[in-house]
Amino acid sequence: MNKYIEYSKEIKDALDNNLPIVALESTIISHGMPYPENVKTALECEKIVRDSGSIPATIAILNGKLKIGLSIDEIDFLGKQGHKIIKTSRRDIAYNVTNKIDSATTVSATMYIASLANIKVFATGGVGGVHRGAETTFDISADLEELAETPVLVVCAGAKSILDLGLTLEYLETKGVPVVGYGTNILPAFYSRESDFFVNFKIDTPKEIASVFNTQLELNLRGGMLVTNPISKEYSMDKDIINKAINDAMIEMNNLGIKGKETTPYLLAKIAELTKGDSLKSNIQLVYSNCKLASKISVNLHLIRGN
Ligand code: PSU
Ligand code: MN
Repeated sequence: MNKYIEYSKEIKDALDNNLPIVALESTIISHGMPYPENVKTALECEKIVRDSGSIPATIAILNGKLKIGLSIDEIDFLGKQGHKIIKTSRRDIAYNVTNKIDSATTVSATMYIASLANIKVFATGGVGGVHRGAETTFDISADLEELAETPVLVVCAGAKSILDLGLTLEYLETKGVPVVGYGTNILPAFYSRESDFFVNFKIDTPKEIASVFNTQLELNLRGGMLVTNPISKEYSMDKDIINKAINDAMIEMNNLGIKGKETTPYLLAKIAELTKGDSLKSNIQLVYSNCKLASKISVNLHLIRGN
């Protein structure tokens, strides 16, 4: 066993008994939502994963260990500390472990840590992507590179237009990452169901998604798969309202000179403020829906592979 990894008892038992597992990230807790909604959401995500047949493995770096499976107290700590916890992508992992810096893991770091434990399915809200203006800023999320390298299927609700969706899709194509739409041909836009872009493959059931991912693994194609799951109609936001909030938040961000890894957390908080909390409500619901889908995919992948 990797000396840097510490499993919770539940995850150790799940691994020993060969049960389906779904990884969950912790940046969404410390940086993606305010306290106490973040903690409530993280715990509900775990419940939804369980109710749909898999075991949830929330991942973070605590006390110099890659922790797979967190206690309620650890989730509460990450939520309460919020931005005091370092947002950690792949590049930060070794430094933070060596120096025992408690860290919230982004999609990239969580994927990598999940893969060390042979966990193949991961649910989140949104992945990072190519930011608008990346032609000059070079701000391209490490999440995309991780999807290119690491064999983990990531369920998200598409990407919000704080990113350049067209460039994000081009980047994923170059890197050989399939983008699947769950029951849709259209790339979902996070808070709303539709963007102006298409996914690569529309697949209608968790079983069929699991089957294609299994083939990808067996073909040794390297890299992950991005499964995009549109927010339910009930919780989706009006396109014009959300796009105005996103644009206003981006103007404010540029005025303040916020850059790099601070951009996504700043924009999420600002958009929630501008929409008087509506975007946060949608964000929470779309994460729940992704947890449910990921759990079903994990169950099916497990049935196909036997591990
Ligand atoms: N999108 C969201 N909520 C989030 C994130 C993205 O709607 O909390 C987080 C994820 O952890 C993702 C990270 O991996 O932001 C991407 O950050 P960056 O754009 O700096 O790579
Ligand atoms: Mn970035």
